[in-house]
Amino acid sequence: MAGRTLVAAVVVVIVVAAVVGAIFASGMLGGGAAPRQGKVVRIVSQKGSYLPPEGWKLGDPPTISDKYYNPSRVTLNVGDTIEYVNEDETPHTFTTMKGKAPADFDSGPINPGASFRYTFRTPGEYNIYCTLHPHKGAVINVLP
Ligand SMILES: [Cu+2]
Repeated sequence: MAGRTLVAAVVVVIVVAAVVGAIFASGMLGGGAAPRQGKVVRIVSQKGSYLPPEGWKLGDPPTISDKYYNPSRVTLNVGDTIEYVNEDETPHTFTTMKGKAPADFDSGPINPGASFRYTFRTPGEYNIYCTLHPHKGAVINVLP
């Protein structure tokens, strides 16, 4: 009998621990340490965006235009995410310009139909381009 009571007591302790753990994990008790859940903003490269604007030559700065990244000017808050979607017919990248962003990232080549996500943790102005087609530019402003 005593053995059974002990088993029942252990089961009760395990169940209570699991429920309390689940409540903490879900943030119901308002654990302030969890990072802010930001919004997701989509930027698309449309068909033909691999074609540079007339007169543009290698070494020129990227052209900030919705023709290349749509939208090409976005304002976010820290914790927000960009989802870059390649709807063009050739791979593109979504890459910070060295020295022109408060933090650097590089998607690497994103194939047609594929996407890339980046969550911003550092405020500031991010100048974006495509390493494969450097006529393509975008500017993302991240507010604190
Ligand atoms: Cu490209």
